[in-house]
Amino acid sequence: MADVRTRHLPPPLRRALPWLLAGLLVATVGLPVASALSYLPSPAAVGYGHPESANTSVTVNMTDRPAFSPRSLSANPDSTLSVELVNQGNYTHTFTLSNVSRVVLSPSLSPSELDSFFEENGSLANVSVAPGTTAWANVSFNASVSGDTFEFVSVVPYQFQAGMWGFVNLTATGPGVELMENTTDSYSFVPAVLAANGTHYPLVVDVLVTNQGSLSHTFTVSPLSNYSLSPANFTSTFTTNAPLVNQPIGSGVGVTAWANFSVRAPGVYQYVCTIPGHFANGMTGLLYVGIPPPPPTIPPSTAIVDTWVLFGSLGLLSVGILVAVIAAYSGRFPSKPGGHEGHP
Ligand SMILES: [Cu+2]
Repeated sequence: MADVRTRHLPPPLRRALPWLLAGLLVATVGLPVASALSYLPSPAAVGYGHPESANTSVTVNMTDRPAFSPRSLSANPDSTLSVELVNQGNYTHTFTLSNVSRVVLSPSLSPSELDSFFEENGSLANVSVAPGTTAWANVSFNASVSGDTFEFVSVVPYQFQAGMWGFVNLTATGPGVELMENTTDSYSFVPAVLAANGTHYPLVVDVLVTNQGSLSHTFTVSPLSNYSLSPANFTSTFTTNAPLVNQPIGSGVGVTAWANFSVRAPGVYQYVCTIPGHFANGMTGLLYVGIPPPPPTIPPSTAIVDTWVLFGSLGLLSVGILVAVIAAYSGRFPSKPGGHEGHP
């Protein structure tokens, strides 16, 4: 019998068996966890994405949706922001930049209440652009606005209320949230859940996106909170509701780009890659702003090493069970009353 043989093991080895067993069981649990952890993106250096004190020039399209596109602008303190305003629509639009930092204008303001706000607080720019024409808004910021965020709207009645708003963020040392994201050739964002905690809105979010593969992608964040995009509807949704940010990610391993944007209110904001076919293949994620995300799950992987880890774990588990049986019969654990052969 096997138990007789085991009982002949030297006592030190017999005493070691439960410990060996415990070690093996820990290994079976620990190996897959350690393996999964190795798939988490390694932290990249942050903080080098914000150029200092350089003048900025950007083109903003005005449409009859009505919308600004893009709606997140970055500028540097102690510099001039030049905005080329292109009215692509058949209605007049204005680019009216609030003079009050870090204040979100409520969409429930009536047109006359919005006018009153600007009469009381002034504006950094107020440019009216006729249909089909182009105009410039040049705004000089001094050094003291570092980290500030100013909202711009169209004050033509009901255009702001219908979604015609955006933000200028003075980047250098903003009170924002810095996050890291990766794109892969298997059409995924890693991680696919981002969390930005903020207590004050607009919340400035700067995402450093690193390409882990050779395909080009975009990091495009929906302006609609708690709204599910689908591969079939996202293009039309973004036409009507300009994304918070639509940042191209160049091709090539290690290529990085910053996606800098401002969020008006807490919520869950979906982000996708807009390259045709990528979202349909699963390239999407969720940004939780001011709301705790669900508990993290270990990212699934199709890498070949997972198979080895699986079979290795099964093997170790088998050994562990075998050792447990041997340990039980060896007398290390309480033995069944009676039924034992070999006792005198
Ligand atoms: Cu993509």
